Amino acid sequence: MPAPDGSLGVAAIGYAFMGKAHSGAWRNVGAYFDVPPVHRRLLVGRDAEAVGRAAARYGWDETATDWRSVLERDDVDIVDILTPGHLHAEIAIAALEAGKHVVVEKPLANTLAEAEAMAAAAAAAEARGQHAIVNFNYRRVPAIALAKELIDEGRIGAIRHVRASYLQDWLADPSSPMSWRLRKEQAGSGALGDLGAHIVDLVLHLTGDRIESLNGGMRTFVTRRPAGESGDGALGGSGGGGPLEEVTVDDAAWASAHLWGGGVAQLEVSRFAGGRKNGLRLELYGEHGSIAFDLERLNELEYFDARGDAGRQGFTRILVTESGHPWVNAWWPDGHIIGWEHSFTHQFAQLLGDIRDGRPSTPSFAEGLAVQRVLDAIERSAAHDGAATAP
Ligand code: SOE
Repeated sequence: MPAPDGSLGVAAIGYAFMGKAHSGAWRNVGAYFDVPPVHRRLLVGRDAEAVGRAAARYGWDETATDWRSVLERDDVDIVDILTPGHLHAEIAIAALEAGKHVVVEKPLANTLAEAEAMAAAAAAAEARGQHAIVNFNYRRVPAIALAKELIDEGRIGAIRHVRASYLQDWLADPSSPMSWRLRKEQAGSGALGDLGAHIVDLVLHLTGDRIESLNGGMRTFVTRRPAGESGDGALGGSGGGGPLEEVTVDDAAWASAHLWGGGVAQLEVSRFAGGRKNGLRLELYGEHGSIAFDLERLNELEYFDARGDAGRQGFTRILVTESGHPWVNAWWPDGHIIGWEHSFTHQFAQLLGDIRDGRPSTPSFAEGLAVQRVLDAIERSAAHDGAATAP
């Protein structure tokens, strides 16, 4: 339970790449946002030495090697789950049942059945006043939040086309080593769950619509890779050197979808898109205008007003760094840009404010489940491959 001063204790389970990102956000959120203070109580990982090093570096009070120990601690209010997906459901449900607020990294779970169980546990916990969110952090990029405001204000009208892609290239080298991200039993899926979860969430969130049906596909380009995990915080690398191991997830996935509101969406994700390091792009075309976003230029939003004077129209590049823009006034004076890691801080600021004020939190587990249903549909569609041949 929160201390008399309203401060909250956090335990994070997982300390690698996402542990680093979340640690920074938990550290900064109270310094930049007007939210209850946060104590970084415990960092949890199975390797005592490695988790000890991470805790010292990122500023956590203590460490533990068994996640169950955090459930008994009265000074832990929020459990932040950063493990590979196969552990999400077990830990999240146990933490909710122990009365904790829960943050879980995306995708919500590895399977639809796990996601359904988690959403049910979250609904019961929310009725008891707890909060549970899935960290679709890109909703908290100011430019994306501004896109949502413009769409909700009707600036682009009914949406006809959505194009969403998330392209990376860290697996393009066939000698790049195996990792948990390439094992279905740990990760659930490959680019589909890791990257597709983000863009599916953004399409549902921005349009406020749902997907009625889709045709999807998945492809694994390199089916065996050398053993030898990449280092802390790294994704790919080259020359794993060890014996070859089977890759059991997709390297790329895609779908063409019909939205209930009448629009259509194209979705594409890949870890083989040479030169695209973290290329999440969104384009939304509506009856009155269009919006475009590129994560590699995340302080900018492009907006086209189709109702402007003919001959004077064109995409306007909005630099989303003014104090009136979402979350921006907490940081720097107008025009001073922010980065990828700020989206995590914004998400936690949102959550802490919700806990203090008793407001429901988003992205909820129910929203995570909606994303999982789409990922599951893409997998099912890919498995029965309804493609027509083009001889
Ligand atoms: C790796 O593909 C990854 O770190 C994802 O797991 C994150 O969710 C994304 O934000 C950046 O890329």
